[in-house]
Amino acid sequence: MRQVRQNKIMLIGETFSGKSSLIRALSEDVYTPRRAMAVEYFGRFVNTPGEFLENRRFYHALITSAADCDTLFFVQDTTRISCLFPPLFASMFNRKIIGILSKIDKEKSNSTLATRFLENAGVKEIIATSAITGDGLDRLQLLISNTAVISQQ
Ligand SMILES: Nc1nc2c(ncn2[C@@H]2O[C@H](COP(=O)(O)OP(=O)(O)OP(=O)(O)O)[C@@H](O)[C@H]2O)c(=O)[nH]1
Ligand SMILES: [Mg+2]
Repeated sequence: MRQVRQNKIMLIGETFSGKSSLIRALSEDVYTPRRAMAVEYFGRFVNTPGEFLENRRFYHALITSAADCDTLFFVQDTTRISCLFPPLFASMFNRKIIGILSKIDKEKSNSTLATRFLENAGVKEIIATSAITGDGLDRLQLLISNTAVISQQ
């Protein structure tokens, strides 16, 4: 039997990087984020707490949660001058990874630096976004709809 299901996406990024705002901006349903120290499921999205990236003893939790996802978003806040993604972090996951530059509408946004951070983490495909102005969201929406999973059983 041929099965088509919606492509599942997991978001990873430090606290306050804009993960929940991105889910809200990409969703038709109303998403009310909670500040919980747990993985959160909303439709096709799997949101992870910032703490999971900030503390390497939670890496195993990220790897486990990624197992049933198709695509991972690495969210990097472009107003930050530091990065919590370790070098080649992307290679820990055998998944399609999309780097998300968040908050590009902000005055202090530095997309060049944030791109370098994500490239350093091993990310190849990077999209600049703003959850406020909607910049980049159409491209992102297209990219995730193009990767719908078709499995043959
Ligand atoms: N200007 C601007 N602000 C943004 C954007 N995205 C998120 N923010 C703001 O940044 C703050 C953090 O955004 P969240 O979406 O809650 O970030 P998060 O990654 O879910 O944070 P945690 O759940 O705490 O890990 C909020 O005050 C948002 O309003 C953006 O694209 N532009
Ligand atoms: Mg959140």
